[in-house]
Formats: sequence, structure tokens, C-alpha cells
Amino acid sequence: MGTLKTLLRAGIIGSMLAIIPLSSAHALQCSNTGKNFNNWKKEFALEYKGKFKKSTLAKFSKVNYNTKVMKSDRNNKAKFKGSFDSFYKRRSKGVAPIAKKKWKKYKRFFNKAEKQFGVPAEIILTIWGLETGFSGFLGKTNILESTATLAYDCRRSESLFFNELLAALTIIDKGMINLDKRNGAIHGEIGGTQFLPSRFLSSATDYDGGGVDVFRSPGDVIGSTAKWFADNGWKRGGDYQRGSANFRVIMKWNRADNYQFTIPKLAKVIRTKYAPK
Ligand SMILES: [Ca+2]
Repeated sequence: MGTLKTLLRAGIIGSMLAIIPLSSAHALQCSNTGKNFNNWKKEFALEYKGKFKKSTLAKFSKVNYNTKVMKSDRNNKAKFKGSFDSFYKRRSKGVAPIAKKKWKKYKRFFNKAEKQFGVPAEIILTIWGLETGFSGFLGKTNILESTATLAYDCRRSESLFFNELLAALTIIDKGMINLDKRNGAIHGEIGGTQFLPSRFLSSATDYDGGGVDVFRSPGDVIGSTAKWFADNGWKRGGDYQRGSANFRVIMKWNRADNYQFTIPKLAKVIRTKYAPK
């Protein structure tokens, strides 16, 4: 998750603004408790009447305020705290050997992604492994519920998550995913590499036919993740260690230093010791 500034720079919020104007967002009253959530949903549905389908707004009107989401969001920084060494050890544990197997098994998709987007397999493998253990844990929180709860919360509503809620509703509106019936991580992250809804809209790609499915299709996870890096300025064949141009793209992926530093270090280990022969 980036700061507002980072996201603006990354064009994530900009791309949402192009889809739905945010002028009416300020009329909605945020809150730090769940008390006014039902009224807020009613006001929201009035504001966006005609901008989303009736069926989409009907799904939105059924979501509940999720206290677990808010509790976790308030403690979010703690997940990335501590020294880099301890963070790296904890998060990278066991990733590389599985990355080796996945690289071999899905070589055709990694090759395609590298050819098309210039993003090397080890970067995608690292992100996929760190985010969900290669789609092993996709999260247990209803995605529309978490984005709506975060959009309603005062700390979040004016910026990032209001846009994410609009993106989530756009995904439902276009019939891409029924996010009111799908689970993700606590901030409404979607699929194998935990795209926020706006990232899904900008970068989700069908890489193996049959439509986009970043929950179940490894090919789509690989292609979509590579596309996100390319969309954000990845330079083909360039170095990605700290200080490089590609590292600045890595910094847009997640704003926590420990996470940012883990990506090139683990990717290098995967490339040098675990690449298929
Ligand atoms: Ca597909």
C-alpha cells in the first residue's frame, strides 16, 4: 500500500479519477465507528445512482461494517516492524524452493511474461510467494465488505480506499468478479499477488484463456503481475537491486521498507540458486 502521494505518482488514483469523478465523495460523512454505516451506505447509493448498475448498488447495500478489518488496519504497521534481518528471515522462509518448482511448472507463462513485459520470473515468483505463498492463502475477508468498511472509515475515506471501493464496484459492474462473494486479505486484496481493486482494473490480464482469474489461474497471476510492473515503469533487462531504476518500481508495490528490501534480495537468491536448468 502506498501513500497518497506515491499512489498519485504511480497513476493508480489518477486512473480511477478517469473512470468516475470524485466530486461527490466529500458529501459523504465518514466515521470512526460502525454506528452510522447504514446511513452512509444509503447516502453513497444515492450519490452513485445511475453511475453503477442497480444490481451492483444492491450488492453494496447488503455489506456489513467489518470490525475485524478496522482492528487490523489500525495495527497494520506492526506487521512490517522490526529489523530487516528478522523480517527477511521470517517472510522469505521456504519461499525459494517452492519458487523453483513453480518456475519449472509454469515456465511457459514466465517466458511469455518476460518476453511481453520484460519482467523476469524471479521478481514475479518473489511477489507471488511473499504475498500468498503461491496462492496458498488468498485471505478470508469479503472483498466488497473490507473495501466499503475502509472507505467509510475517516482515516482512509478521503483518499485511497474511497477509490478502491469505486474500483471494486466497477469490477462488479463490469461483471469481471463478484467481489461481494469473494474473499481476499484484510484490505480487499484480490488473488495470488493481492491486487487492490484499482490494480486489478489496471493490470489484470488473461494469460491462459478462459477469462481473467487471478484467484485460481497461475498463468493469469503471472501475466497480471508482470503487467503491473511494466505499467509502473519496469525497465527490461535492468538491474533491480536497491538504488536502481527498477527498484523504484518495486517501491511502488508496497510502502514498507522491510518489504521493499526483501523483494530484490529474495529474487536474487531465486535467480542464482533456484532457476530451472
Ligand atoms: Ca485465464
